[in-house]
Amino acid sequence: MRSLLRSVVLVICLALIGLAPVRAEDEKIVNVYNWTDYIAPDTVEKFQKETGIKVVYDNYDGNEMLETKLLAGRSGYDVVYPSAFPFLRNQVKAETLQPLRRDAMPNAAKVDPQVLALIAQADPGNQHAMPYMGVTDGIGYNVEAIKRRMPDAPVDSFAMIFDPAIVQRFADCGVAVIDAPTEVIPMALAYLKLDPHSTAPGDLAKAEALLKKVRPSIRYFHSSRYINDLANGDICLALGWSGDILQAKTRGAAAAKPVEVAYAIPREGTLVNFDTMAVPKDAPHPDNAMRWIDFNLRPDIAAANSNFISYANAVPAARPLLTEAIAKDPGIYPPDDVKARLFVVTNSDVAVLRRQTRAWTRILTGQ
Ligand code: N2P
Repeated sequence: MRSLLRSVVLVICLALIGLAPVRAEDEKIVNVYNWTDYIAPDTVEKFQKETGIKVVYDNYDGNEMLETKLLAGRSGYDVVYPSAFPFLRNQVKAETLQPLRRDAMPNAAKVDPQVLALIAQADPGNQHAMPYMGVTDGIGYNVEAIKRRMPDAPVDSFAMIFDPAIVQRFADCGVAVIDAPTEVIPMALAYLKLDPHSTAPGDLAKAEALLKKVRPSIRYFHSSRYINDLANGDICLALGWSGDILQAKTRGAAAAKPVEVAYAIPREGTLVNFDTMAVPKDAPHPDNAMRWIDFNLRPDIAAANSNFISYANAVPAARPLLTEAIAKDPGIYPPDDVKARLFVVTNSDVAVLRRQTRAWTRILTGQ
């Protein structure tokens, strides 16, 4: 009888232990919120196998979406990927991110100091973010469809998108533009030979007028659909992100009916940005977040990611591990003369950004 009682008590105790709530920070989980099409397909699995930490992975395709969640708080995410300019800078100012613990991140020492110096303009002292991938904005096009409509098309110029008489020639085969006002507006300014950093309302009005002129030739504004659409031949021209267009090139070449897609960095010079990895202030599993970031900075993982997504990582020791096609692609690692024409938009004045967003809504809705 006594031993029966003891067993019953034991069973109850075990059940209670099982029911005891696990503290969030002890859970073997990391909630990752990253851009669409922005990681090698086996990175999550490799991390889970090595660490025993389960990755809950979620996607977005615009900084604005991430920003809204961070400002609201309690997003539940442990790792997020804001672009350095202007979003990381504004998140650091708004104090939505927590300092990274360098002792938990041995691979941080392997990050390119030049990239760190650039990002420090957004995050002084590199306290809150590590660089993930470098991005240029440029022209993606279906080689054959463009040639057929305009044999001498200036494929490496912003004129493809911003000259109403030119873009109109491709309206029938489909033109897409990323839904990213903080990037497209500075590019329109650059095309108009105005300062892409300009905060003058008069300059913004000129960019808005230009975008409204080309608007009728643009089939849609969206920041991830264009990869498959370019690869399938459903659109023939896009203003988009380097690696996304190069992924379209890879997918197009592998299609049953191959489609030749190419990427050009505009000769006028274009926007360059760095997407970063950061941890929200209220992340439920900050230790696991630091491990995830460190893992993605490890040269073999950074190389595997770049090899798949066609973006340039910031880890020099990953360079020898890149496939030759990626390492030698001038769209991913531009030569110095092209690099000299790239610009970072460092303006992050909230009032200016708000004016841009309003102009963008008017452009998209055609008002
Ligand atoms: C990934 C797009 C990332 C580049 N699809 C824009 N930040």
